[in-house]
Amino acid sequence: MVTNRTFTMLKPDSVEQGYTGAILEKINAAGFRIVAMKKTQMTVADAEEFYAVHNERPFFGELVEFMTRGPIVAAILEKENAVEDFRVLIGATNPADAAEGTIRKLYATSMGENAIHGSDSDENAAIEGAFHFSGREMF
Ligand code: FUP
Repeated sequence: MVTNRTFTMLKPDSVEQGYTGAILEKINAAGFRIVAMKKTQMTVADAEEFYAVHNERPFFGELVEFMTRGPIVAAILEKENAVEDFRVLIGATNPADAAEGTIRKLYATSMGENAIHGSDSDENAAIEGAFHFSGREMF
């Protein structure tokens, strides 16, 4: 079986509302193995770097403010077809458009506060995982 990896963050809205356990259970039930995981809090500099691709967008300031306002849970996940399958599990960026049963449909409140991140490519999964974890933490 070919397995690959994706990267996720349970965002501050999820952690502060106590959804961490329920969301991790859904991730587990969908067949992902947790390769690395930690609860942490991003600094403004961290969030600006992580979301640099969006730095010209009008929502960038709010995004950085939101992502730094409290703890997140960051994790590297492994599964066959990890990136694509995880994007299906979390649902559309805007929870109003997210399919029934997806994590964002269940736990997100708005486009800005959308509960969870999932990498959009294998390349970004590797970059984002390395942003939060060192080599010896990923096993
Ligand atoms: P996604 O890949 O689904 O996480 O979405 P994007 O990479 O397009 O956006 C990253 C984050 O920016 C989203 F999770 C929320 C925020 N965002 C907004 O607040 N407004 C927008 O119009 C688009 C994205």
